[in-house]
This record gives sequence, structure tokens and C-alpha cells, in this order.
Amino acid sequence: MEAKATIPVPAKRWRMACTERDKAEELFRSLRIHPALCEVLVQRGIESYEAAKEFFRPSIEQLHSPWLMKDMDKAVDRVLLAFERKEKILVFGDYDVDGTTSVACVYHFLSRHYDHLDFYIPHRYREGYGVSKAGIDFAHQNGFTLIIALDCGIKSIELIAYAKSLGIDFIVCDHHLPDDVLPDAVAILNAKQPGCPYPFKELCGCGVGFKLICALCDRMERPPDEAWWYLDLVATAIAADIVSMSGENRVLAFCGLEKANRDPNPGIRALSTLSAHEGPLQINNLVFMIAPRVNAAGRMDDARKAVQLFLSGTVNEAMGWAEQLHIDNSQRKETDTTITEEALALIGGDETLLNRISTVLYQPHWHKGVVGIVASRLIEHYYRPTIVLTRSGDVVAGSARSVTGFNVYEAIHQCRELLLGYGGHFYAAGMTMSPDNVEAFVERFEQVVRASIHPDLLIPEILIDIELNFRDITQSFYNILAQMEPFGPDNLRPTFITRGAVNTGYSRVVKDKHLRFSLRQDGITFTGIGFGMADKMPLLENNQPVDVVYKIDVNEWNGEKSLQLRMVDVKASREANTQ
Ligand SMILES: [Mn+2]
Repeated sequence: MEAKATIPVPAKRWRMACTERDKAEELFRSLRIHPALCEVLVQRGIESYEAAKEFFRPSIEQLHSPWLMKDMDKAVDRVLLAFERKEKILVFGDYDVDGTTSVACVYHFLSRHYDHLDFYIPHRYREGYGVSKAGIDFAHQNGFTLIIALDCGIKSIELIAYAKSLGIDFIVCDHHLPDDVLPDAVAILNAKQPGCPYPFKELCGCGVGFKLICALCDRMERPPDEAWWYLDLVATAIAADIVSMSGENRVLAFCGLEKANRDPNPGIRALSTLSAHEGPLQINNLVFMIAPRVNAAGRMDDARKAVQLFLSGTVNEAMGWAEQLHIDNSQRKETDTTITEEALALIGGDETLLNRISTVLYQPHWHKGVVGIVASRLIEHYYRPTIVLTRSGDVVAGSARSVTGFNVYEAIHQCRELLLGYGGHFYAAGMTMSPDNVEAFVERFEQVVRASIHPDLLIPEILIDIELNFRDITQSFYNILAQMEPFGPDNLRPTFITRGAVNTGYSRVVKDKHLRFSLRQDGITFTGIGFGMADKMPLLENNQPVDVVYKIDVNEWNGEKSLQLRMVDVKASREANTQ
């Protein structure tokens, strides 16, 4: 949703990243690229020529051996034993992007070599997240004796024991943090478990599934590119699951993007056709194209069709599934826009709600599938811990989202007497309660937040990597910057600041909401765009120097490419206070 003029956008706090200057200078001596980029690299833990070389040239040879993962031999042995005994294998995964892509990859690979297979995606509302009893009962009733759980299972101790009592073995491929007790599975693939020597700990669920495929490929003496065929789906899962974009994940994402542009999975091709995408796919394109549509299937209907999409043998077949996902997504968008508007109107029209430092809203008719998304949207306007509740059967259910640095799960835990159930983590949680308790919960949550949040956390923060003069920004500077892609957590697209820039007189507001600006500093003029930043125009118009925070982009216009700045924030130079 676009910000409307009447709805406030919160002011932001600026913070400069700190750099170890001497390390950056040392790196500069061997690398000979712009010193500012050397500083950014050092901030990201790339401190030597060798490390930089690996970073700038990701290649498939940099992937770790799948055999380094604890239990990999057991997992491979068990799958091959199932082949030998002609056992039925069920590939089980979650309804989000990570789950559905991992199921598609593992199921597709196995189906090239074996027939007695099926896959299972639990229903978001009927079964919920993770391994489900319904799934195990389905396996039992249909004679499956091996379940491969992907992106889930590490905490399903009782359910996996239950399966065992029915004669069903589990292989768990997960990336979530294990508890002290591990499930009684034949094999557990999870680099985060104690005693796993695998050198990279931040794989996503699909990444773990991919490692299993690589090991199977190796043992079955199949050519390795049979496994690499899944890299575009792995890249999608890495980006959509918001795991670290460093180390092996960045290599997987880089190689997966290359695959997506050379020989995409038919499902990816169908979605890019449908969304009329032109030009090479970037990691963000994959996420924006795929993640909302796959998630919409789970929210509005059933995520099985996301797996069907990725399993399609031809683009034609994939097109049918893609169109269905597209419809779910349009419905989801409509629903979440309507509800967000209703929610913003509720807050805007109520002095008490406006003055709170938390948002908790309840409307019985809101769609359960989008309350989490709506909570995130509300935070863009009212930057504070936020809960959106709706009616679900006899109870009230909702989703919480937080602001950077505030543990919303802990805050909900402190309201537990008023709740029927709750779960989640630092930044996102869900809860259910009796309708009678809603009012009391609204008050209690506000009290808890008020008592525990540091006031600074209520102002969104922008982390600035490094200061530049406009003179520094050249095509060759940008070319190196572009080689830092793919960007993601732990390797964010660098944010720059330039101080003391002055409007050239050519800045203007476009379409009532965006700022097309032209600034001069250090004798050099740059133009750029600030999306939704029309309210900053007066600041430029008074011709005082400004400090501008931005990312660097390429603008393509009439076939001409030029560098432009994408404004993140701007303040009058005398007001901009950064340490
Ligand atoms: Mn995951």
C-alpha cells in the first residue's frame, strides 16, 4: 500500500556502521579498489585478498561436501534401503516457500530414480506448521514406511515417536534450532545440532534438502549437474526464508540465479511470463514473483499446488498452476489492502489508539490468512509492536510483529494468563484467546510494552555503511558494487551518506508522492528518486545544504543506462545527527 498524505511516516534515526580502519587500509593495499568499498568489505568480515577473491567470484566449487553433515551417510543408506525394499516414501514439508521448494526438489530428484513416492504439505489452518499427526496418519493408512521431513521435524519429538510406533521411519532435514532433546529419527540433517561438523550453519530447509540430493547423487554415481538442476529453487528459498546471504548461501544464491536465467525451472519461467518480467532475474525478482504467490496459496487455499507448479515438466503445464497461484495472490492482495485501510482508519480516528506505544486491533470479520501481513503494514505507519486479531471459530486468533530490537514473543509470554495458546519468536508470534479476554489483553499488552521497551526502539533506525562524496560515485565504483550481489541479510545492499548537498533547482514532486531530486555536492550533480518521499520537498526547496542517505541504482531510460541515487532519507545538514 502507498502511504497517503494523511497517514504519518515516522522520522528515522541514523547510525553509522563502524569500521576497523587499519584492516580496511590493509585490504586496500592488496585489492586496490575504492577505499570506501574496502571499508564496507571489512565490515562484512572480508578482510583478506583471498576472502575478497572468493567473495567476488562465487562458484559451484566453493560448495562444501554434503558428507560433512552429521548423519548424511545414515540418511543416504536409509533412502537406498527403501529403494531396495520397494518401500513407499513420503516427502513432507511446510506450506511456505522454503517448505514447498524443498519438497519439490527432493520429490523430483527421487522420482527420477524411483516410483513409490508421494508428497505431503500440511494444511495451514487444519494442521498448522510442521510435522502433523494427520500427515503421519495419512502415511500409515497408505502404507508409507519412510517419511523425509523437510524444513521441519527437529522439534517433533512426540510425533516422530508416534510414527515409529506405527512402523514409520523419519529422516529429518531441518535448519531450525534444535531443543536439548532430539527426535528419534533414523537420520537428522541439521547443521545447528551439536556435534555436526558441517562448516556453514545458516542453510535454509531447501539448502539441507539440496545437500541430501547432492549426497544421493554422489552415492548413486549420477552426474553432479543432476543435483545442480535444483539450484534456482534453492536460491528462491534462501531469499524467501530470509536466511543469511553470506558464505555458502550466497554461493548457492549466485549459482541459482545463473541457473534461473539460463535454464529456469518451468514453474519459475511460468511465473515470470505471467508477471511480464523482462531482463535478467535478480534475487529480488525471484522473491517478489514467487514468495507472495506461494504464500498466498497456503493462506487462501492449499500450498500443494505450489509444489505442483515446481514439479511441472513443461512451461505449459506450469502455466496452469501459476495462474491458480496468481488468482490466490490477487485475492490475498485485495484482502490485505482492504483490511490495512480499515485498520489505519481505526487508529487514525481514535485519540487513545494514536497515543499508545503498541497497536492491538481486533475485528471479527478480518481474514485470518493476512493478519500477519497487515500487522507488518501497520508498522510502516505506526512504528511500534503490533498485533492484529480476528475471529477464528470460537476463539480469537492473531499475529504479532515487532520493531527492531524488541522481543515481541517475550511480551506476549507476559500476557499468558489471558491467552489460550501462543508461540513464535523474537520478531513474530501468534496467539489465541477467548473473545472475553480481548479487551483485557489490549490493556495488558500496552502495559507490558510500556514497561519494557527502550524509547529509542520506537524510532526506526537506518544503518549507514559509509560516507561518500559524489565525486566517488563512478561507473567503475558501481561495477564493483554490483559484484557484491546477491544482497540479503548479512550482506545488505550498501547504504551511503553524502553530506552538504544542495538542490540544483531541478528537484520536483512526481505523481503527488515521489521525489525526483537533483543535488549538487563537491562540484558534481546527481539525480535520483525518493519513493513516497514527496514530503521532503520543502527541505530541498529552502536551498540549505542537506545530508542525503541513499543506495546506488542503475536507471534505464530510452535504452540509456545511467547511475542514479535511490533516496532512503534526507535531513538538513545542521539537524542530521549521527555518531
Ligand atoms: Mn525454513
